[in-house]
Amino acid sequence: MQRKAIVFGVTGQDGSHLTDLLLSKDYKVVGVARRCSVDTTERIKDRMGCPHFHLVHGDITDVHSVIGILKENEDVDEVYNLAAQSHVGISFKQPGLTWDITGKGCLNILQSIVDLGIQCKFYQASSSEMFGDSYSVDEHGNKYQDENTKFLPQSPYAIAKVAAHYIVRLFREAYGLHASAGILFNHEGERRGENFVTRKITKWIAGYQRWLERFHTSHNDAALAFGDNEVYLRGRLDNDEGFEYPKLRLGNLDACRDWGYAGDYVEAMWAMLQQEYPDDYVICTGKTHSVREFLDYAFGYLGISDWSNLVTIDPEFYRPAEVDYLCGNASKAKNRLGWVPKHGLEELVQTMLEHDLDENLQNIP
Ligand code: NAP
Ligand code: G4F
Repeated sequence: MQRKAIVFGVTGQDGSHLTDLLLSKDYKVVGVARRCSVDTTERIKDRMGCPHFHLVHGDITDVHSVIGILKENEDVDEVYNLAAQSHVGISFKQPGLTWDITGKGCLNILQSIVDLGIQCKFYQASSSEMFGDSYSVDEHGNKYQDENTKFLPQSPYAIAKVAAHYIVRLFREAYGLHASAGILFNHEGERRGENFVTRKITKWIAGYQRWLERFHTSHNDAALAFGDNEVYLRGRLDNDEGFEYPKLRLGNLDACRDWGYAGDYVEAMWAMLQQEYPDDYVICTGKTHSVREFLDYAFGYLGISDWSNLVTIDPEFYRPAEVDYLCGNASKAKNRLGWVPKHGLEELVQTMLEHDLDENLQNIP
């Protein structure tokens, strides 16, 4: 019989990849999107006409809305909660909203499932941000995080995720719910939101390359000059339009992240719900790199080895508290789910850059 899944957060990066995966496995997918004054379905536009995909409006901060969706779909087999205010920096500016969506939203879904007596499996999108400043150390002195590492959250976002994580654990134990949490480390790709650091970098590089091509020049051309905030072509007047390109403005370049490819990570979400028993799993690549190293890879792809005159540090992008080092150990997922990541960082950077360069070409008027 055809299985049915509800995906909260369907318009996001992971929601769109998960929808692709579930449809490829012949599921019926009910995607939940909140009402917005502009169209937010760009990432799922190719799925909109699909007979097995049904988009409904809903908001996880509104328990009535959640109950309505669940009641309409009482025969649901799997519920995935990917909905969140997912930007760590923004959570410092909007902590209350972040709590309501990222923390309490999870409770709204779980309590509704229990109250309605729905027999389904549940997935919660937990995060490596929950570890914050905490890590374990292996026998060689290497720092890592796994399912046994304690949580020391460093942002309103991470605190909301820890609360949701413990709600999942409680509902599993108290009500016998098949509720699992994937503690996912950073995962990126061509559908990543444009204000996360990886995509911000690849989008900027694609724009810069397009700007160079427009003036038939290259990065090493002597005609280029570098101001504090912009790159410009020598010999042009200040008010000449288009002869300046704003530099890439970033915050902390020393933070280390374990970056994987989003398409690989949604396979782990699905695998967790195919297990006989619910559990928590760390999902990651096991390799960590600094933002600085990501810049090396990304600019290196275009043959630019020294990017120092293209990037400017802007305190605006520093956070009141930072997570300095994330490097996961996904042994449990490998052993129990048979899950391993298929893409490394170099491949990830290439995929993102190729996509963004191509998109820029297509947008030439
Ligand atoms: P994302 O692109 O920011 O997507 C978040 C989704 O949540 C969007 O569809 C958004 O809708 C929706 N949403 C926000 N508030 C909502 C509300 N009140 N009611 C219903 N839907 C709401 O995030 P992502 O990268 O796909 O991540 C998916 C989940 O995994 C999130 O929970 C995130 O916190 C978590 N996570 C992500 C990573 C990562 O590296 N990507 C790592 C660990 C955990 P709009 O389109 O309308 O904004
Ligand atoms: O790309 P980021 O914003 O991702 P962050 O904070 O690690 O959070 C992402 O991964 C989490 C999993 O660990 C998810 F739970 C969360 O939802 C989200 O998907 O920032 C990465 C690093 C940070 O240390 C940040 O301070 O990059 C640093 N950074 C430096 N300049 C910047 C910038 N981050 C952003 N967004 N923008 C900058 O200009």
